[in-house]
Amino acid sequence: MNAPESHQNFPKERNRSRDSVYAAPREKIGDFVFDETVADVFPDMIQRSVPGYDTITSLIGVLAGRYAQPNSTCYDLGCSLGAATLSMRRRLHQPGCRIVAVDNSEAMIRRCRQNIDADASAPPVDILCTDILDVKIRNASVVVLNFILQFIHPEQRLQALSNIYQGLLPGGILILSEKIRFSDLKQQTFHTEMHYAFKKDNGYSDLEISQKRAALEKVLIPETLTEHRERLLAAGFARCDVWF
Ligand code: GEK
Repeated sequence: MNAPESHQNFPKERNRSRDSVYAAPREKIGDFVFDETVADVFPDMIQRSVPGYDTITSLIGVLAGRYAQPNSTCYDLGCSLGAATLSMRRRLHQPGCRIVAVDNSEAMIRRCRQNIDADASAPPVDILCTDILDVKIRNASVVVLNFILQFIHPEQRLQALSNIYQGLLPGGILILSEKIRFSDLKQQTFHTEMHYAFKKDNGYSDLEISQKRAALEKVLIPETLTEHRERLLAAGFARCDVWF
C-alpha cells in the first residue's frame, strides 16, 4: 500500500521546509504578514494548520474540470504558491481555457511562478501580483477564493463578491473556502478546541499556536455561514451550497 503523498498540490521540491515561524518566544507579536519567511514554509504551514486543505484544494480541480466552459477564464484569487491553480490546470480539458492567478504578496508570487513553470500541463496561466480588489473579472466560468476572503476587510467583501459575480458567465461558479465562526458560544468553543487539537496533533506547540493566534487576530476575520450566505445572495448569486 502506498502512503498518501503529502502536499500533493505543491511540487515535491517545495515540500521540505518545516514551519517554525512562531516557535521561539516573541516579546511583541506583530500582525501576521505573507512575507518571505512565511512563503518559504507555506506548504507545511497551511497543511498543518487548515483541516481538509489538501482535499479541498484537490477537489477544486475536480470542480473546475466539471464547470469550466470552453474559451473562458478560471481565476485563482489569493493564489499563494499556486496550489489551486495547479489543481485546476491539471484537470481542465475544455478547449481555450486559461487561468489567471492573483496574489498581492511578492514573496508568494515569485514562488508561484516557479511552481507553474515547473508544471507541464497545457492551459496557459497569467500570474498577477496585485490586490484581488483591483482585478477586473471577465469571461469567468470558475472563480476560486481558497481561504482568502477571510483576509479581506469585512467592509470590502461585498465589493469583492459583486465584482466576481459581474464577471461570471451564465452557469459559472465561485468556489469559496473559509475558516468559519459560530454564533453559538458552546459550538464556537468546541470548534476552537478541535482546531487547537488538530494543530497540536500536527506538531505545533502551545506557544506556537498562541503566538500565531495573536498575530492573526486582526488579520484573519472569520464570519458565520449565515453571514457568508447572505452576502453571496446580496452580491447576486442565485444559490449557495455547502459542498465540504
Ligand atoms: C491556496 N489560495 O494555497 N489581494 C491579493 N492577495 C491577498 C490579499 C489581497 N487583498 N489579501 C491576502 N492575500 C491559497 C491559500 S492563503 C490562506 C491562500 C492562508 C493573499 C496572501 O498573500 C496569501 O497568499 C493568501 O491571500 C492567503 O490555495 O494563509 O490561510
